[in-house]
Amino acid sequence: MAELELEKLSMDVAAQEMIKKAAAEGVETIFDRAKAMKPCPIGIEGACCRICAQGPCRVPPPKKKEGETAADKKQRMGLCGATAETIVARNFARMVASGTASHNDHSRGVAKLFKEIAHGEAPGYEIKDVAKLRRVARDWDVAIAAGEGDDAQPRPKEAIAQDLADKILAEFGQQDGEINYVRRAPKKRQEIWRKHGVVPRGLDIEVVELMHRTHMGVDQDYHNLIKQSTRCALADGWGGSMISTDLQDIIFGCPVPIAGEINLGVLKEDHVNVVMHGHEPLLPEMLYVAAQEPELIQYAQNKGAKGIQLAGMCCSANEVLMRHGVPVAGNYLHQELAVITGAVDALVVDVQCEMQALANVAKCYHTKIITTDDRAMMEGAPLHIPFDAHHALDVARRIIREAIDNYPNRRAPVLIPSVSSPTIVGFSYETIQYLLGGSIRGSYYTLNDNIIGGRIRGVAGVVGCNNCRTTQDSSHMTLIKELLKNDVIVLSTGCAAMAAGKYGLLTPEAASKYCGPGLAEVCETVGIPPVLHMGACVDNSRILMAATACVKAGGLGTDISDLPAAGAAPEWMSEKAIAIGQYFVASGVYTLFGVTWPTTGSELLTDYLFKGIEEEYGGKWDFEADPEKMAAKMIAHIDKKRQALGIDKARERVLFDMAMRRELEAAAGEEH
Ligand code: NFS
Ligand code: SF4
Repeated sequence: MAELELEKLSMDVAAQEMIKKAAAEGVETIFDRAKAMKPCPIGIEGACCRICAQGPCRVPPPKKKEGETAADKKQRMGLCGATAETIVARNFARMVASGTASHNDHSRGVAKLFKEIAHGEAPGYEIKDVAKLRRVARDWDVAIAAGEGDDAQPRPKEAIAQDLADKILAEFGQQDGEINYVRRAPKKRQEIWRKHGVVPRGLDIEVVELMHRTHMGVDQDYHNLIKQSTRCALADGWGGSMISTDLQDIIFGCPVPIAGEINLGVLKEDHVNVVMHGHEPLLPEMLYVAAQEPELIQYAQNKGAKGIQLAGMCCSANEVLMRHGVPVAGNYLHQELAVITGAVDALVVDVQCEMQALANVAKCYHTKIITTDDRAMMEGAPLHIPFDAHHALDVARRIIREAIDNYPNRRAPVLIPSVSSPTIVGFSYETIQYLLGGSIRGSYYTLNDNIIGGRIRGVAGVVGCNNCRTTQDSSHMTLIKELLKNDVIVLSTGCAAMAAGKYGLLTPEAASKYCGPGLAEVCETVGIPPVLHMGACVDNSRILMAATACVKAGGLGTDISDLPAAGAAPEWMSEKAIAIGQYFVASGVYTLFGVTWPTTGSELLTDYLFKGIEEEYGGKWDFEADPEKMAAKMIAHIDKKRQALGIDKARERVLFDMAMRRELEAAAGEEH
């Protein structure tokens, strides 16, 4: 394969090397399939309805823009009369429903485990972060002390956890009222949600209702469909995802800065390599424990390996990276490529973002795919070892043993690209508060101060996936570098954060290399990378909390929509990304997606999502495939917000001061 063509597929040299290896060995990957199969031109616009057996009905865009006749309009209608608006809105809504369901089902699993831990029924797990347990308990009105006044005694952590688990689990089936974490949002935001009737009642009900309303012949008003999509998405961001983050922190520890390493080079030829791929950290946490047990290491050595190397893939990777520094093999488009190294002895998968093609690729090598979740089986995967909270460590040990047993089966040639980058990760909402807020004020005050003063121009969230329809990581990198150059600090999660890590942006040293003078100064003073890795995709809830903290710290308006901030997912592909985008928009954030946009089949609906919705929620969607233009749009939005806050002049002053200082320094340099 020509170099030029390889560079179009991925900007990552490790990926390029593996794509070449796959081609030489006759192994097909997603990169080949993307070439052979183009997306359906009607489906890509969201304009294909297949929700009943009279269809599928396709409503391609009008042939002529002006002067559409009644006959033309009729053509743009499904058999039942569903308009392009309804069809496209239904498809969009179903993406939100599926994305929310994924996050909320993840959080259900964590909540159930949490309850078992609280009752002492999940040996091996414990409540690691008691301080966070108490903070979260307070937010759920769970007593953290027993008795009154001077007689008050702190309640044991198990008792607090038992009550907290019950309250949280009840929220999944709650039928009316409001979900609890809505109260965490700025007051003004809560009022907006209440005014528009989109405060979620419970976690499951909003998904179910949205699925009902998108059934044939139910909701036929695109605005009303998007309204329920909003309510559903809010049950993700301020519901399930936020619960996942909180409970995972309580059980496994709230992340603090920790060093890690990322890219395929973290695999070791002479070790048993176990890759943990998926999203839920429950089992990976136990694999991390098991892989350190002397008996298992000895067992690996008996089979001729030097040791056991654990590595993560996708969001499972982010979870164990930020809590234990477990190295990361790669982001979404790396999953097949890891197998192609020939060095992965077991690929352990749970749920979400796992390509079915893995089973085929694995057959070409010796890699054993082990499924671990009854909800996510894989045809052709040789082994299913289900996670079991009551015997989690035993399950983990069994999996590691399977990997070790498979080590002698490796077939030549093994080739691990010697490519990896160091990272500093673990910037939870609390850690940022500690680092940037200062311990005295205990808030985001210093961050705000730097924004108001103009050293930091604004805040950007860059999140989301890889997508084989665009060069892997390339949009992430172009966008992030543009933002940094313009003094915009970047908060990142998911595959975007891993992309940033691969090219050295998750190191403090990146500040002087990529940032404008103002942002560089702040990062260097505090000693942080200019891109803050905040975790997995469920941890986008940490970004909501950080934004809320900025509002509460003062000086930047009274609502999230006042902040000089914007969000983007330049390489999105999953339905979860749409759910996330919708809750960011509904939280007041200008949110841009790249690659393709799924509602272009209806101009009216797209117009509403890109413009009209802003009048209701203060945030809006936008689409921009070119990452440089995307950065320009985000910066323009940030500047608009700075102007509205009356802090645009401060930035001009700072830049002026900096230019003067540089000139003085240069002059002083000449003198000496
Ligand atoms: Ni988020 Fe994580 Fe990656 Fe996209 Fe998939 S792994 S949950 S969905 S592809 S960022
Ligand atoms: Fe066609 Fe209407 Fe059935 Fe959709 S619901 S497939 S538009 S007939």
